[in-house]
Amino acid sequence: MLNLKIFIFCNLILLLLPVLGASQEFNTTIPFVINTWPFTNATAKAWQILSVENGSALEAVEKGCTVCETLQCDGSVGFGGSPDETGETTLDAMIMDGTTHDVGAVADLRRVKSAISVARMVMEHTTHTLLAGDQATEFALAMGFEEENLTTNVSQGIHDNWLNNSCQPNFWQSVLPDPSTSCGPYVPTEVPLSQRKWLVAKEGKNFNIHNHDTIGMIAVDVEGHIACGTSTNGATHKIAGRVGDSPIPGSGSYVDRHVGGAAATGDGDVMMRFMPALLTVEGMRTGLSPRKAAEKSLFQIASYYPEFMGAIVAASVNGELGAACHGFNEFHYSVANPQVQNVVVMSVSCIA
Ligand code: SD4
Repeated sequence: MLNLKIFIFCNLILLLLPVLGASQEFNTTIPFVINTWPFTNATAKAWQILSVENGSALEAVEKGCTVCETLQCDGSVGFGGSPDETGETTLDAMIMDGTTHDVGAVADLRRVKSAISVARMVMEHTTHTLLAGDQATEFALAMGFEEENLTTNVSQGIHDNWLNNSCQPNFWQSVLPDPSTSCGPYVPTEVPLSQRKWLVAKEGKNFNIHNHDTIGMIAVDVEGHIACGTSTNGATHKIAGRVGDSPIPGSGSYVDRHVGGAAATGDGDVMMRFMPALLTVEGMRTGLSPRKAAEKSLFQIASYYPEFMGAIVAASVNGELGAACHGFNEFHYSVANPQVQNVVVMSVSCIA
């Protein structure tokens, strides 16, 4: 009877943690799934595969992230979001199998909606790791995917507004005409450092709380296999051809079967310079908790870019979960595991 009471009490605490706002990190058992942001439909799909279908971690990550691609989570994943300077939506995605340490990824994928599934095809049907641009599209079509226009009325409207607003904001610097007031085309110019007033854009001024919602997911299945993946349409008004951190192994996400995994979201132009997912997993290898390891990675980035915005979710192979963020107030992420038997949204206060 006492055991039953303790069991009920523990489950109650776990369910209340997000409500109490005290949910900085906690331990669970396998299987589990954790992903960035309150993309709970994606978490639920992955959890169904892990817990009901006894499916693999890889399958859970692919199908979970696919839900976000289909639902256009927050407009930042899938078709019809983050139009580039030409108005086109392009996609970045990766998937990593912790059992084999194999990776498949696509960058700047055009006219194909199912980015993470194409990434899985790269992993399983080639010996490459990353395909990019129109050739990634050709590969996808050869693998049986459909070619579709990724532009929607919404993304067209975002692009039209941007053109009407003198192409603000944008990602240019040290060019003429002044990119902080004018559209291109631009030519390079030598601007003395003291006069580079638009240099701040490099530090993430184009990213904000509404503009960086990549899905990054880590899953461990009943067999203990770990996998991770990401999917995003990148940065709004990016220069055509821009690839973010999400498809880069070690940056967008990373797993090591002996340690755990991590996945990142935020200002990918800055974050990919530090490989934060790899840093976080290596931090866990030294004995840090997932949250502490993620914080350490973010502190390292912040020492160079104090205003950058980003967040990391992390998990050990044994089910210790955590997250950390920088550059905004609070980061929400989603979890499903045997303790809560459902999807819960957790939150963590940012370190700065
Ligand atoms: C990127 N990290 O491409 C991504 C941005 C993001 O929703 O999180 N977008 O830089």
